[in-house]
Amino acid sequence: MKKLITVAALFAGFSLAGNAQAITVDGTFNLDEWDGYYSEDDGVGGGGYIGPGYGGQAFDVEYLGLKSEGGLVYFGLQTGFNLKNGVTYNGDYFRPGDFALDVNQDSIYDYAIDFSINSSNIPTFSLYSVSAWEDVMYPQHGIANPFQYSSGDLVATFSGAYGSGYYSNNEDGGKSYVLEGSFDLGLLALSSGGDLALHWTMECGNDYLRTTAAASVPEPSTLLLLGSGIAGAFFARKRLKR
Ligand SMILES: [Ca+2]
Ligand SMILES: [Ca+2]
Ligand SMILES: [Ca+2]
Repeated sequence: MKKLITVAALFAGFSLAGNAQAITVDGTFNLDEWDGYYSEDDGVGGGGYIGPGYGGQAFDVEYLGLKSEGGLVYFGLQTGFNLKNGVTYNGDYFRPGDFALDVNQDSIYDYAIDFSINSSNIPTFSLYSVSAWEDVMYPQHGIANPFQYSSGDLVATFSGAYGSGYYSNNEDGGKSYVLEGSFDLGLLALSSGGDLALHWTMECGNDYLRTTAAASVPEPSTLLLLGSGIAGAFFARKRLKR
């Protein structure tokens, strides 16, 4: 029992010294959990301008998060765009786009995360290695490219969390939709390590976000430190017994 308490105390100390808050894949984009790991473009301007296009809250891309930790990649999105059903505007129907991921800093997105959300509000994500992308509908919104993958190979499928509602972090009010997910960093062919970049937009490209994060594989020095800490706890227990 004594040993259990010692090791638990050691781990508690470790998490305090490390990163502040863990990301919970729960369909809520909490700004504290994503602190330091998201881009923000929340807010609707005059005439519904969201840049580069118009459409107001229904097209506002608010927060995009990306974090690599403990051998996992976490991603999250909050937007006014209806991620489950798409959006019909002036008789035209627009679909949500895929997440686009660049893993080798060459400004070419290498992976797509496609998704669908079922009637029980469970999203299924499909990670593709991409050979070609499709642009957004309006050429004048080309800065928001790409929209979705057009050809590629399936790498993995996994589930995550979806949420919708009226969130306090939405600067201009209105309804927002959230997707969160995580997958194994090892699924990505990290040819040169370093930064990952994530991008998201919808079919028209009226608003978009991009964010970057360092790819973090657990370092040998951290494991060594953890190992010696446990050894230290063991020896401390031995001394107590004597
Ligand atoms: Ca969350
Ligand atoms: Ca907003
Ligand atoms: Ca690339």
